[in-house]
Amino acid sequence: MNQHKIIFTGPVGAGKTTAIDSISDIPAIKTDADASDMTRQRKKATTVAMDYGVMNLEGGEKIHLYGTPGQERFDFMWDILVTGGIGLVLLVDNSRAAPFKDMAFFLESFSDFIEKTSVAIGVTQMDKSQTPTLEEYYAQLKSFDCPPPVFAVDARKTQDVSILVQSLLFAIDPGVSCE
Ligand SMILES: Nc1nc2c(ncn2[C@@H]2O[C@H](COP(=O)(O)OP(=O)(O)OP(=O)(O)O)[C@@H](O)[C@H]2O)c(=O)[nH]1
Ligand SMILES: [Mg+2]
Repeated sequence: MNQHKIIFTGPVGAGKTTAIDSISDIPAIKTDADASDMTRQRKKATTVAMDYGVMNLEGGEKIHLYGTPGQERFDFMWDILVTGGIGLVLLVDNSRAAPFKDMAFFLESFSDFIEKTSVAIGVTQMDKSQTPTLEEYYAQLKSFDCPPPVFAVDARKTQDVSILVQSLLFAIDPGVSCE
């Protein structure tokens, strides 16, 4: 099979929609709506259903990219979106109040899926907030049998997001080649 699906998740404003936009080879499909609540203080629009994009790999393989809403009130979409997926990209916003708590919450919420597949973690907004450091993230994750890869990622930068996705694909199947 040369069609695969990966899912981007993480808290509001971590950059899921932006990341999919950055690496998709087609114009990304978004379901952003005006943020009417607390989210509005951070940004104007928030995902209410999903994001969708596609990455074309060498040899005709396609990676379908699905982004979840970050807001917990749309968490009914999370299970729907992971169905059939081969791995998870978790974006954590380093400028939020408690990034480790955010990370733990999403790792727990998606634990069934992660157990069956793989996860790679991208820490965004490190230009805005330099702490916690990547070393502190590694320390948080060392209880994992096989700790997930963690990278500093600016979701606006294609190369950053692409490296993160490649690390996920490599964790899933060292034989998968990327562009
Ligand atoms: N300064 C800075 N801005 C970033 C970085 N990564 C992403 N952004 C910005 O942060 C914002 C992220 O917004 P979205 O992509 O809508 O976030 P989201 O995760 O889809 O949020 P929800 O859909 O509300 O859950 C955008 O304005 C991005 O341009 C980063 O590393 N540094
Ligand atoms: Mg979004």
